[in-house]
Amino acid sequence: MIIVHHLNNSRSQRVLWLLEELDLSYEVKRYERDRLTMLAPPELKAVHPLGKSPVISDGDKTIAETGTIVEYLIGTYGKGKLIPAEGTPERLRYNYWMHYAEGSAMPPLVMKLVLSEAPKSPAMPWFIRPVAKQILAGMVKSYLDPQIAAHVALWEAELGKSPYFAGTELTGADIMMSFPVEAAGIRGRLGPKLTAYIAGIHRRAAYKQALSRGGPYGLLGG
Ligand SMILES: N[C@@H](CCC(=O)N[C@@H](CS)C(=O)NCC(=O)O)C(=O)O
Repeated sequence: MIIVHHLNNSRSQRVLWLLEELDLSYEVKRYERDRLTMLAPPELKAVHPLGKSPVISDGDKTIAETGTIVEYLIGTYGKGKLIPAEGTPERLRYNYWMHYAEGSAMPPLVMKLVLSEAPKSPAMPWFIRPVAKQILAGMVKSYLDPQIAAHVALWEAELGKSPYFAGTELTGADIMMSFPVEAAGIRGRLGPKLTAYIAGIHRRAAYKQALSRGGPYGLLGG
């Protein structure tokens, strides 16, 4: 039995969605973020030393890192589903977006979230809070916002070439990219192609079923 170590409002929602697309049975073990720090609870460190989600267990295997999990599940149980054929141009696009999602798209989005939330932290002394807020907002505006805008423009252009990131069919690359697209969407406006793309994903039966298994998820946008 596959067990998903699932943290609320997190990247592990993608793993539940993939499992539903592949029609696999699995168990969800839920973990709740600390309300103040938003960090995962220490119990997750017993599953994997970094204590981050997602992690899955499958028999005697423990697998962390979303991209590895997606590749493992598609490779082991996919029977050719959700992955373009080897040697095709679509397969190269698949590999690119599979790695790009966590390697390039997520870092500026996470950095923006951290810098925007830092002034609200109780760890920040009240007397430097107004100054810190101004400095951090300046960093977001001058560095991160233009970086994020360039990434979002790249996604919009890619979806001008084909309905999905790796061609005409949904693949694991879309499952990986759904999280940065959702994260960018709640903090800014997406272009028409991305808006239609993510709405289409949210309408899928497997996506809805994954939401009902994972519990409340705050990245759906308005
Ligand atoms: N690149 C990793 C990132 C893992 C990660 O940072 N997960 C977040 C959830 S979105 C987490 O566990 N945060 C809680 C914490 O750091 O304590 C992956 O895709 O699996």
